[in-house]
Amino acid sequence: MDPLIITVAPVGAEVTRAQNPNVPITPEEIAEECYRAWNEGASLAHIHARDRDGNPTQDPEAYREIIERVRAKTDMIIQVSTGGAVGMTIEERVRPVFLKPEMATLTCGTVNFGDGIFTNSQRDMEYIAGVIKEQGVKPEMEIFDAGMIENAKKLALKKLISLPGHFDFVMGVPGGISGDPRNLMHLISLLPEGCTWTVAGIGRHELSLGAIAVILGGHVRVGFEDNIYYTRGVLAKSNAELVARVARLAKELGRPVANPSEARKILRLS
Ligand code: KMH
Ligand code: ZN
Repeated sequence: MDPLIITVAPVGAEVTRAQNPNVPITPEEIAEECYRAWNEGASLAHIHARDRDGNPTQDPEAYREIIERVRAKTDMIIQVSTGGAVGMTIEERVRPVFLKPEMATLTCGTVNFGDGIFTNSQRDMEYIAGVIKEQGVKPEMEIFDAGMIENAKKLALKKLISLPGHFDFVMGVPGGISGDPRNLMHLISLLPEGCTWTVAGIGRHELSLGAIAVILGGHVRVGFEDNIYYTRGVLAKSNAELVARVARLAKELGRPVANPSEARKILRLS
């Protein structure tokens, strides 16, 4: 079994300081959370940026500052979000890909997202996949529901992505596939031969699905984008705290944790 890749998602587009005062907002804070998470075993950073008012932004300059700061202190794989926030245009969402990070996300379909709709029409997906490909960036296919894997296969038939590739199962978003472990088994069963996968369980599903992924040979994403609690009713102090727990769990279960250079090999980035 490959070593475990731990992805940290230190801040998404939705989470607020009112929900957890430890959520990083400025580029400096986001980079510092990545650095602390790297010290605990995270090898991949899934990045979203915020503007000066704390609102989600896809401004490349905000991403550039975060990326430069993370690179100055770590050798983590940087993955930018092309999901951005619900309601952003596709052109806005794709902007950070032009910075040519090693990876970028590619959501493979539309999904209800709480009270909103996270829109990814066939045309949208093809546009984002095309930009990712043209910039020489590796996509991580974001899967919020089972049908999205079929959409990814269609993108591969159109040569917009290549398979086998790397998938992230985001499970437990209200409106998407639930965090039931049977759903995880089903998603895995739909993947083309040779693909790698990560699970990002939302809220209380983060730990339980992460533990299953450690055992099954998948990879794990944790962080405030997906979950702000350490245990029921207890807010996490940092992203690093959540990463450290997964690393400990992996150690107990006999699965080594990948460093960034091992992670690059597993993800076929090097
Ligand atoms: N903020 C969500 C609407 C991604 O990063 O690619 C979408 C998201 C997915 O977070
Ligand atoms: Zn994200």
